[in-house]
Amino acid sequence: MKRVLVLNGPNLNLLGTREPAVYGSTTLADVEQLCRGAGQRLGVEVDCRQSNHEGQLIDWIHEAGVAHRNGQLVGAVFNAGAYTHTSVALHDAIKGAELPVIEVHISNVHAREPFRHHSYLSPAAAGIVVGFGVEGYVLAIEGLLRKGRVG
Ligand code: CA2
Repeated sequence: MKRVLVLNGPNLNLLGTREPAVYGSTTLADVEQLCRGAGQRLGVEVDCRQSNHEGQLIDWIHEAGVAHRNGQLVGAVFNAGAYTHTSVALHDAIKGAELPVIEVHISNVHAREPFRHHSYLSPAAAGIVVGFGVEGYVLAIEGLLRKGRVG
């Protein structure tokens, strides 16, 4: 069975515990369950990982690039948290790995502070899902699979 990687970056382990007005009350464990459920419905295995460390995220993207080249992994759904707005290194990792990535943000970053309006990841992403709450992860998995089918 093909695999989809769901990657979450810094502070997303705090989901559901603080700032419910912005991010809702769903925990990261709930989000991962939601993603695995979507995977079951769509016929793919979903591998969920979270790290607060940029280098760890980069290593996982490189690893995912190899699995994608080998035909084992469709691609990744990636909420890079605040690294979205700072990390040239994550941009380069996605480009370098030639990995199809759907960038996800729970909140509508464009309706928030100006520093959240720019993403280093968007130019390297195959698609972007913004502002749909945690359901955005499911939309991103569906979008990734559709892109995989139609090229
Ligand atoms: O809206 C999103 O998904 C973000 O990627 C979330 C990031 C933020 O820096 C981006 O601008 C937009 C923050 C993730 C931290 O999540 C928390 C959740 C609960 C409590 C504190 C932080």
